[in-house]
Amino acid sequence: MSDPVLSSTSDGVTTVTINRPDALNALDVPTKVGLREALSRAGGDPDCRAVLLAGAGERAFCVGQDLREHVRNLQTEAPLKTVREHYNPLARVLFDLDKPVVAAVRGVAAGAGASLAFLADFRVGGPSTSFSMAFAGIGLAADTGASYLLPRLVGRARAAELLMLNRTVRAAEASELGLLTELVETDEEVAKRAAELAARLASGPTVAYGQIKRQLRVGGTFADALDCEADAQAASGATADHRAAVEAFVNKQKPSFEGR
Ligand code: T3D
Repeated sequence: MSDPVLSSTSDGVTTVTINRPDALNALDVPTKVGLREALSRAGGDPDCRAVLLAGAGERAFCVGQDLREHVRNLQTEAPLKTVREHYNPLARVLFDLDKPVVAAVRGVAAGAGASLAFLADFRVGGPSTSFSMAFAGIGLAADTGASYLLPRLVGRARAAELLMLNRTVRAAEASELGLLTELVETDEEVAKRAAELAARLASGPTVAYGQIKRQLRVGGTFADALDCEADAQAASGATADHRAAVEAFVNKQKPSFEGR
């Protein structure tokens, strides 16, 4: 049996691929565990400066919970504990990752698969890309961070519509709504463009990116944001990247970032 999650790092980019193309990259336990472990490793790996998250094959990024596995759980488990055991820890790892994450969303992203895409900082899609919140379609509420992320991406009213009516959002609308950061012309270009973006981020100011992600995670008051900005700027301002980039600017040169 092949590994349900593939992970490799090259030139600063860790590519994590959900590798169950025959099951439309549905999430069973080994896949959920493999994903969480691969993303945790990427978070702690100094050679990783950006993460590229993808689904294997051409049909799906990820269709969420493997419903064949779920049917078996329903026969044995009451109440369901998958969210606490698997989806929450997985969402937490992605949400807290201080490195930029690019999702290559080729084909359908449904349920927790859509949530995983929303947890990325950038989503690149093509003509076959679609998002289906799916949860209510099988009588469930949202999970894997979707109740938090979707209203922030599209507004509360649209989030309510997509979650409750489970309407499929196709590529052009996903781009208009901001569910896709970038829509490319052909499906073949999705992986290439997402890899280019991840490579660009991997050669950027890694510490500053981490601080920007922390800033964007901060909830609370204006004062909380200002406080966070002061800490973030102290940390970014102390980096060799910052010093070198400012020097490069005044010398009319292009900056090059080492990630420290
Ligand atoms: O406690 C807990 O575990 C709760 C956790 C919940 C997390 C979640 O993610 S809940 C949401 C789970 N996902 C879904 O409900 C999605 C169900 N699938 C669909 O709605 C549709 O299949 C799609 C919109 C994703 C794609 O539609 P379409 O028309 O392109 O394809 P299809 O014909 O419906 O599906 C193709 C095959 O994939 C089909 O199998 P077959 O007939 O070719 O053997 C279908 O059964 C299978 N498939 C699709 N989604 C799943 C799946 N198999 C297992 N799990 C799936 N999620």
